[in-house]
Amino acid sequence: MNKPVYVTQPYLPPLDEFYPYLEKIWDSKVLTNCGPFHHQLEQALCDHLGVKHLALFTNATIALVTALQALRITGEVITTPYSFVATAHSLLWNGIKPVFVDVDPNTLNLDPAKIESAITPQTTAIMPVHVYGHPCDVDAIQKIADNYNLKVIYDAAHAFGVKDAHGSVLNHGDLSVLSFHATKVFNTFEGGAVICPDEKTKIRIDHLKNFGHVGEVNVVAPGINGKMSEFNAALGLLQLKYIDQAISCRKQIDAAYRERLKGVKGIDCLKDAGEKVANYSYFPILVQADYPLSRDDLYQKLKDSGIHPRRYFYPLISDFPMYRGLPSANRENLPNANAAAQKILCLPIYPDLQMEAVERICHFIASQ
Ligand code: T4K
Repeated sequence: MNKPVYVTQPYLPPLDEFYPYLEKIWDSKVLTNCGPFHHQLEQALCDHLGVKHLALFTNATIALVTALQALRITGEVITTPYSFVATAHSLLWNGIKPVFVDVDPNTLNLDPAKIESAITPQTTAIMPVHVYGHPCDVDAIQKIADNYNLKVIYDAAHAFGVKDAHGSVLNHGDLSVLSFHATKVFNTFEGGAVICPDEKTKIRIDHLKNFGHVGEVNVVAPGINGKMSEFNAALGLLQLKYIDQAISCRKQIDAAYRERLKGVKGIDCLKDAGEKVANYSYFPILVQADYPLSRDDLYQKLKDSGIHPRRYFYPLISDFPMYRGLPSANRENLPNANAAAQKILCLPIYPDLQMEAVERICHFIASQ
């Protein structure tokens, strides 16, 4: 009996390499509140990612909520229904109305051609997602934002280390938010970060993630507790040593899937968006009408055989009860997102996934 194969498994460095970090924490008794490992990881990530300023967070959801507050976003924000629910939840937590716009059928990212018609006098920002780590059409989005004086906050939860022709994809827009959740390419168990272009914004974000405190007796804003602990920051520093190796394993798995699924009728691998440096964070396939099984039947049969793919992102955010009453959530407004949500299946991909398992999955899919 084979062990279950999950859609992802966190990459964990050798345990004995973590003890020296723990000893330092035990010796200093500094557990949190932006201690030495927190500062070291912020600097190490700036260097690794090629970004100027980065504020660590306890998770990406709180980071998104705080990013919106830092830019004082209100009113309506244009976003995608094709994402993890945290994207839109971060808007609701700020009392902002999400306005859903359809995705491009090829990239499954927000379609810039559909943004303009959704802008109203209440629109203050655009919140696109680099879905599966594939960069959005950042130039087209920025052009619209500049024309209408809108802010752009990228949900870059999937985009650790991704580079396009301009360098790090995280440098686009006003702010970008990364997730370091256990299921992500780079993890700190739980964690996240806001990438900011200037020091002033970074300082404001640092205040907001620490209750709005500035010094011992001053509170300048109704901030939240979004700080990353020393334990998580230490994990991040250790993970960073292995990140290139981990991404290179993912790359091999991605290539093996593409090669083995190439001729399978009714299975389309999502094209990579032509980025210069990808992170292979997910392996999405589209199960088309001419495949012998429906997407859900394939999903179930794989599960029954011990392989656990996921339907990221089905259902669409716009179909959840707290969103479906919005005019923009109407399915007729979102045909490409709806079509993708019905066909999508993310296959297992993670550094420790054995090639034998990839072959087994591909054989299973090809032999239905
Ligand atoms: N924006 C976007 C676009 C996102 O995708 C996400 C999160 C966010 C924002 C918010 O980021 P955070 O606030 O989480 O930092 C998972 C993750 O919980 C979530 O972080 C992620 N996106 C989302 C796409 O996937 P689930 O509910 O599918 O995870 P779960 O627990 O079912 O895990 C999937 C598989 O991973 C399991 O079957 C086994 C494996 N696994 C999972 C965990 C947690 C492990 O092997 N070890 C583990 O510790 O949401």
